Amino acid sequence: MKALDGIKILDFTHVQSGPTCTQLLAWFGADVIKVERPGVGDATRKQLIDVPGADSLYFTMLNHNKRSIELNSKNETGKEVLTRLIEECDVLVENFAPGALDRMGFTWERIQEINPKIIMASIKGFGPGKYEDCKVYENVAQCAGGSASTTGFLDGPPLVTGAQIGDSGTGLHLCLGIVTALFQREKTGRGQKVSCAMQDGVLNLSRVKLRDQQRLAAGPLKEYSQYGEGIEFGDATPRAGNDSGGGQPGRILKCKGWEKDPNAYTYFIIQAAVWESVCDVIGKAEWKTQEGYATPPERLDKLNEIFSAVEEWTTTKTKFEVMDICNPLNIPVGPILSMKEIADDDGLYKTGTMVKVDHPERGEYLSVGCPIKLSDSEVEVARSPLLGEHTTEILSEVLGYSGDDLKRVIDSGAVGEAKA
Ligand code: CAO
Repeated sequence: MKALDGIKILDFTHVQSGPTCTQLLAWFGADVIKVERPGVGDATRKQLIDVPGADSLYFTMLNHNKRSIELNSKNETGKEVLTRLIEECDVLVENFAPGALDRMGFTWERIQEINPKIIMASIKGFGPGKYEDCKVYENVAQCAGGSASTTGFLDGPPLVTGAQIGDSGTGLHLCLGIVTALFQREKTGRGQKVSCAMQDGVLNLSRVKLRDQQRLAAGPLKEYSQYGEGIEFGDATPRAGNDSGGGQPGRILKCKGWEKDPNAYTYFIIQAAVWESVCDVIGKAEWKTQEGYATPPERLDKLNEIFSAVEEWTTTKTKFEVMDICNPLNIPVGPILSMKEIADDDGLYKTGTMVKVDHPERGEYLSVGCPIKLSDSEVEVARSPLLGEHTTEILSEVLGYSGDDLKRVIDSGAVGEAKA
């Protein structure tokens, strides 16, 4: 048995934010029915194509373990089928542009009328307010959520991060909202609306930068490198390069081979508790007791000098040797792993964090498995559905259409090329 066995999800999501959420629900055992526009489907199916004629990796890596039904929700028969789906499902998840569902005739009021127990979960770019009607993609959310202004180096422009905190991050938030609403429904018997704005999700993940914004009122942020460099602070949290976000100073440092390998680097944290070990390892034993170096506050204006000394040592070792030497001493370090190194890491396949999936159109591909491990609800990653692969099955098995009624729906053109 899986944690969400018996839960049916009407998956009206597309692109990345919504699909990451419903993919997690599918991995936890829910029956996820992805509703897609006939003949077109989720736009990502045909974006960033690498194998001509096959669904893209963008689509396949975000839509595992789902079923696909083609359905034109603007056609009268299509609306009838959608109404039946709303009756049958426990959760409707959507991330259309603001107002799109209302324009189809399915307002929250109407959805509740059809099924008072349903949970309706939505992702939008912004919450209620002046930007509520805007369409939003990943990087817009990273910028509007405060992340970009605090990412990058002090002398460079704001930067977006490679981690999809706006899309996948908000999908995670929404997923938590959905299971929480399902839990509440156990007690109340009622559904409810769950909303997540991408701006809010990014801001939530940038919480420590709002912490620093307020600390600025009490003086310079001493753990930021710019403090030691004598650069004045402005009135907003600055970009901090690779400084660690917490109370323990850290940096990305070069390792052996950095001249040729763009990822021959390590993250190195000079944690206070292991300062003496750090000094011994880098050959600076005198810093253990020397005035100006012995305690964490004294070191804050000397981070450039200290990390230069650490880097002199790390450039003599590979990033993995740095790890092998520092780990037994409890010095927190982390190699900068390339996607290639991750894809080749057997250990990640053993835990299910990375998976190899077979696909009828594209053959075998790699994907990220479920990052959340439940000891009593094992995840088996199954390939994403082809467009409309389950249309007839869903119409008959889930919605109970049969005989002439099934033929009527199929002949209406509302469900693509489905066959009776
Ligand atoms: N049958 C009939 N019509 C359908 C349909 C179906 N099965 N599925 C979608 N449509 C229609 C919608 O109703 C909408 O029509 P209207 O504009 O007439 O209301 C139309 O298709 C386009 O939907 P959309 O506006 O959501 O799509 P878009 O490509 O123009 O915008 C996006 C994409 C992501 C910018 C927008 O959906 C959005 O802002 N979503 C909320 C925020 C979000 O999730 N962003 C992250 C996306 S991942 O990077």
